[in-house]
Amino acid sequence: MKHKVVKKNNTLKIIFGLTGIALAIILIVVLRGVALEEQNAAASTMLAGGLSQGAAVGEETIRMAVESYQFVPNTLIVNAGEKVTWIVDGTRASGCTRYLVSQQLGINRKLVPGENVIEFTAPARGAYRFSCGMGMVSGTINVV
Ligand SMILES: [Cu+2]
Repeated sequence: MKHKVVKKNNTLKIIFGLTGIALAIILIVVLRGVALEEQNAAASTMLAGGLSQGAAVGEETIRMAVESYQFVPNTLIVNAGEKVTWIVDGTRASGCTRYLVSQQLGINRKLVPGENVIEFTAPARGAYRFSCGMGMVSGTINVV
């Protein structure tokens, strides 16, 4: 009888011991996962800051083309306060789409065939409209 009890206690000790080791391993795996996610998040943040585009932090380049009476894309996104280089392909512009106007952004440009480089500083958050010379064809720059 006494011998059996001792044996049972040993079995319990082994079970608890194994459970403890398993929990420790799970804890280590979870903590390492969290650390890796934090590293990835930090790396992503750096890339989002414009380093992936080869531009300095605080600067960004957006591109758009004028295609048969529409802007492609006609919605662009920039970050508030950043220096924006807006490259517009005016090759297929015709009629009033040869003019790109945004009163809100202080832009009024006659487009030439090829690349037109328009620079401005993104203002406060909001939606800023731009259009052709007559206002029929339009698009939006969303400042976030
Ligand atoms: Cu127009």
